[in-house]
Amino acid sequence: MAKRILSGIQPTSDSFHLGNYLGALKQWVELQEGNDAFYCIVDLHALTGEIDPALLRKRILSSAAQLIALGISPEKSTLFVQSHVAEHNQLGWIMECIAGFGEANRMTQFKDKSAKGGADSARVGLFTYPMLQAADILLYQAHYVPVGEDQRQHIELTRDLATRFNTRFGETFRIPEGYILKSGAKIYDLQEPTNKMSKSSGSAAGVLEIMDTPEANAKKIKSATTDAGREVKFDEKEKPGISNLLTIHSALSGKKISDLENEFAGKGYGDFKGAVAEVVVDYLKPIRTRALELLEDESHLVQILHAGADKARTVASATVAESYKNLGLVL
Ligand code: ATP
Ligand code: LTN
Repeated sequence: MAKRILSGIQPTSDSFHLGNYLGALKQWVELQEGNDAFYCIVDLHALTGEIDPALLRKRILSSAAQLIALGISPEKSTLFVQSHVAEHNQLGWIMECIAGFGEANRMTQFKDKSAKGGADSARVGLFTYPMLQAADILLYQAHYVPVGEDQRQHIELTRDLATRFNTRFGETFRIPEGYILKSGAKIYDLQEPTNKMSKSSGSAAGVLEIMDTPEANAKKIKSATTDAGREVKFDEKEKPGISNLLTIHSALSGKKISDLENEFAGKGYGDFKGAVAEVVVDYLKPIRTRALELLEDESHLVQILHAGADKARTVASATVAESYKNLGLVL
């Protein structure tokens, strides 16, 4: 039987970056084949950061265009926007009433993000974010949740909440499993290669964006931080910058890292960076072009998203009804 897949991504930047793509979105595309995939642009989660209405609207549409351009097919999978399906809020509240304050307080993403602006100024929504994420997943009775390594803790919490609910109130939710790429999944900032490539905390020159011009991306790769040595060798401790570029090249070209080390033996960093830039540009260029085309016809794009939301709602509303009934709410 086809497995149900669910994942989500926040529309919090003008462009997805290569970390998003290699850590998560590339798997989304692969998992469409032979599975019943639901992919959600989690705009409500994006409200936990700074809110700029005009920008948010633009970014939701741009996210949809990029997802389609990089290979998410609205025919093969269900592509939708979280706020179009009110059931996310409904089950989100239930999850908040199941979760303990202590376990929520152990979420490292919350600790990291709230520490940045000072814990007192963090929004309540940032704290309850993982419970809304649990709802996103459980609504669709997902078997697998493809995400990057940094989301492991949220998936564990989701499993704990679902198990607790089922034990206490009767079988309601499927217990989902994370689907986490083991190698090559984590991409680092080009300027600070010990930090992950990140749209919110990355350095502008260290993040490779899908919607950037090919020239801008090539320039960023050519000025990436490397160590003082000359050898193109994978060594994350001693050579985080070069190792990161090897990971990127290998993931996009399909060549093995050991083969790349041989290919660039004795060639120095300049040649290697030139080759990485070429691979990245060739890969991203057609994706950017297609996304820009899709953004030219906004009403068509919104129509695709509404159709996705209609499909999603059918599944989500059945789960909410079941959970309400099991909780003793009068339907
Ligand atoms: P933020 O900086 O706002 O936390 P982000 O850039 O980390 O955002 P998210 O929207 O949190 O991006 O993540 C989208 C998906 O991409 C997630 O599944 C996440 O695990 C994955 N991801 C994000 N950054 C990386 C990275 N550098 N390497 C691998 N995967 C990543
Ligand atoms: N928290 C995730 C985004 C996210 C998500 C989800 C991922 C929200 N809801 C449901 C998978 C399933 C992140 O920051 N990457």
